[in-house]
Amino acid sequence: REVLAIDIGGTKIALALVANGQVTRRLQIATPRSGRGTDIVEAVARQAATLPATVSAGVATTGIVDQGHLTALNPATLPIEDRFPLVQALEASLARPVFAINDAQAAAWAEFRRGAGQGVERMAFVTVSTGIGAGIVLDGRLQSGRKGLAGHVGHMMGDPDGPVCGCGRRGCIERLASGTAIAVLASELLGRPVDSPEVFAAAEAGDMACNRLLDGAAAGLASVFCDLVASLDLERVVLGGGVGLAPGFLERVRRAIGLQPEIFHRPVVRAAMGADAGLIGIADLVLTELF
Ligand code: BMX
Ligand code: ZN
Repeated sequence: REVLAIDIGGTKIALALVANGQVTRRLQIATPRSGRGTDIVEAVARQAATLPATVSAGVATTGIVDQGHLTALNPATLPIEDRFPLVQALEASLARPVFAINDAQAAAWAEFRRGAGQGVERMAFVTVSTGIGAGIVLDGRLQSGRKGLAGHVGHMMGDPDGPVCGCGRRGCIERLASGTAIAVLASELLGRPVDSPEVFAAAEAGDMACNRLLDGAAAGLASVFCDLVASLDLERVVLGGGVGLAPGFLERVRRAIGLQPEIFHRPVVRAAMGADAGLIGIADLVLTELF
């Protein structure tokens, strides 16, 4: 059965037709960053109208999804009203049932069912990209939580003396190790604007400051992974996202975990589902949640 899958990120929105874990058609637009949810819904509906109709639709979105309402935990990642009624608004404009869940939770489900999370029952998928998001599967069940907050590990402690995060807490790992954070920290360090791919390139070319910065980010992330293992006794952590999969980053994280006591060590593996993990995960979830 074909599903319209929609992935709303801070910079881009992808729409796709997905059947049996395969993307058949795919469109991408820039995310309207006006702060109004209705602008996002209108942009999605315009694109959806160019695709063949499906019976149902699923949305994987950055932010907290609580009973169909979307709230940004970090408004810097996606500016939007608190508790925007995303599902209700999309059902009205797409004229079909819609199921919505957090983007990293959806991608975690795809990795668990079809990707690098296969073969274990307790795992976390962590994406390090614009922000840091995660989805947690325990005993084969995706955890979205009572209010949609489960898996928001980007807002666990990375450095108690670190900068204040968009969520209001100090020292969140998202403010230390996300692509956005790496760019901001490196720009401060170098005194000129740089993006995260430049930081990786400079580190590879031997720049000591960039190497220290990336090792600091990886060490913070390793500490969060050990916290997750300590609290949930995970069997595996799957690392994804543009920064997570950038050359050498996984190795930096593994080295940092190696410095922690062995009881907290679990395999950390590369994500296998690629950039469409959220789309594929939400399409699978729609079929079990709506039917
Ligand atoms: C933020 C938070 C999470 C999201 C994560 C990764 C917002 C808007 N988003 O921590 O819900 O899963 O970023 O998001 O508060 P991405 O946009 O980098 O994929
Ligand atoms: Zn935070």
